[in-house]
Amino acid sequence: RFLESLICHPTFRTGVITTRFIDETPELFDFPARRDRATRLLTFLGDVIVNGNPEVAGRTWPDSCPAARKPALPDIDPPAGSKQVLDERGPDGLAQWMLDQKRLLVTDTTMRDAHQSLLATRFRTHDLEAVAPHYARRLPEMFSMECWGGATFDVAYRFLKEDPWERLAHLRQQMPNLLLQMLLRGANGVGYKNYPDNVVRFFIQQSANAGIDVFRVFDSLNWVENMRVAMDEVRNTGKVCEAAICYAGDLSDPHEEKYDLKYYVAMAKELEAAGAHILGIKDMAGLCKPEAARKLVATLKQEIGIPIHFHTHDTSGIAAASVLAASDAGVDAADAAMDAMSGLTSQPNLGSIAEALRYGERDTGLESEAIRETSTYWRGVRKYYRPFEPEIRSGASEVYQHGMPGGQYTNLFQQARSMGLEARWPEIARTYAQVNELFGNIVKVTPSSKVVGDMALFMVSNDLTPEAVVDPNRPIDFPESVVQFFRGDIGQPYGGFPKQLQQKVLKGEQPLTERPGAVLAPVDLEAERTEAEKKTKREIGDQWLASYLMYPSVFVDYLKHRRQYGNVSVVPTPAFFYGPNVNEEINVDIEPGKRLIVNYLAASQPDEEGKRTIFFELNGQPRTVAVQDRA
Ligand code: BTN
Ligand code: 3PY
Ligand code: ZN
Repeated sequence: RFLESLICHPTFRTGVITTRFIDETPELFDFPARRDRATRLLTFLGDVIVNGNPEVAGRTWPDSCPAARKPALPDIDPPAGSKQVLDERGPDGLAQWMLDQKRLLVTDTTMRDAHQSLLATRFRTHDLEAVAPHYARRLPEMFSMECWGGATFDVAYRFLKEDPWERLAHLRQQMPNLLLQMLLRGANGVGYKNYPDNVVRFFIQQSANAGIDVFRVFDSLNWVENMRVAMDEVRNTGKVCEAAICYAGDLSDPHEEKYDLKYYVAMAKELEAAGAHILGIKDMAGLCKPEAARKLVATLKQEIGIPIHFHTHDTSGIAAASVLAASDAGVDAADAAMDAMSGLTSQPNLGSIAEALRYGERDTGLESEAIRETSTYWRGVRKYYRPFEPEIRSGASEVYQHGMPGGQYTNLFQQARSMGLEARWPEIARTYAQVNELFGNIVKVTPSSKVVGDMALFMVSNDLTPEAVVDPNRPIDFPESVVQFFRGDIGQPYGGFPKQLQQKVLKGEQPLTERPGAVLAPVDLEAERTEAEKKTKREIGDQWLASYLMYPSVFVDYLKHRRQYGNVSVVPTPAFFYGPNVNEEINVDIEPGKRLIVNYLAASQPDEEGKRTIFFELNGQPRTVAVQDRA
């Protein structure tokens, strides 16, 4: 074991060590008992059996978890799809191909935004990759699969203890004919703050190499200056740059003075000039009413030459009408979620939109039966995630009042509940709208939406009125995210900051007026790599370096978990959250062709040290693991 520890040590691997290396490297001796993969996974299962998975503690569990039924899988190779168009014609060729299509092109968001918005982003790789071969073979007309980025990156490491890069590699392999799409928060990468330019570029390079084809790039304040670095780098990789305008305000209101048609046209032209291959309309809160969608798309189709891709949320309950209106007005592509994962704060219903357009000019070409069977699979999978189901049961027109993004709505509700403020939810929603006004009526989407949410919770829990917040004689310790926002750390809002409130929040500190990336020093990538290797005692490749740069401590914690329990992403979801049932065989495929058949037999009482012995059968052989009972 010592030898193994030695030869795996990153410094040793560089080949430049002195004879003092062993004496000066004490961590060579604190190697954990290195156990084989099966033992580590059994220890993980044992821990879930004894102590429970903390992610589902105290929440509502499913009554049972019958295996989700997969669609029929025809014995064919995946037919050529949108991915081949990109590979053969390049991003400009793909854009032209989009313009040439009569049909409405459809993006399926089930693997990213739908579960982000409905189930706190908790879908695991195991459930996503199981259905990917079916998409490739039975739904080859799909324009793209949104399956990465946004909150999925952080949540995969932090809560699911799995590696988003491995998720992407599997999906890439299983769907070789479909464009894979990610959501990138511009200079915020897949995080919540602006990163140095070279970090943003490095992250994009790794994502492109790992298989992302379409990058939907946005800025949380619609500040084009803050999108250019990301857009340029996407173009450098040869992939598709979809630059998105975040929709705010109400275009159908004749009194809308800020986010009016002029505003959208000007921003669209700026993005086109900045090199966008596709223009995204990102209606993250589902505020774009049907007639607004019609007017916006019709106008933009006149004003710009690149294809337009419409994204909305069904929080109000009428988003499908907006998609159909956009389709009527000639939008090139639209997002939807598979039926069982659609509606409410998620995207509108993919199957119903396809049926509504069937036989018409804009027939999507997607096959009904394939959609239904795929949705049946998702319905089955969704049951595993019962603890993460939202409280809301119906569409809510109140979204037009507060304008909360779909992904934030359920999240903020949970946050409010954990602070004991559940009963005051209507007040929180109202306060959210007031904060927006106080802040100068800003675009609200991650991370600017988080700033507004933090402030709303702060005001409600401290019984602060908007008048008190602006009162110069009333000292307030503003939440950290609010201070950062007013300091310009996530960029400049359209129309500027409200000056008086900014002065009060900053207490004399000078705000940035430039792009944060212009003043953040570039990161020394190799120094960071060395640091990460020291902290994790692992070799850190470029993908993991990109993860470490986004989320140093979350990533280090993940590798700690992985060292102890192995790669738990291969554990089926019911066993992962709730532990295996006694005498129920579960299959764990640790790599292609290598299957562990695990049967949980019994658990002992704790011994004097509080350890329990868990009895398993592993591929027919008895195995035990000892687990500390932390109760
Ligand atoms: C293991 O940890 O069990 C084996 C090493 C795996 C390396 C992975 S592959 C995806 C990711 N990207 C990296 O740069 N390293 C990891
Ligand atoms: C994200 O940034 O995660 C979003 O989904 C924004 O809408
Ligand atoms: Zn969205």
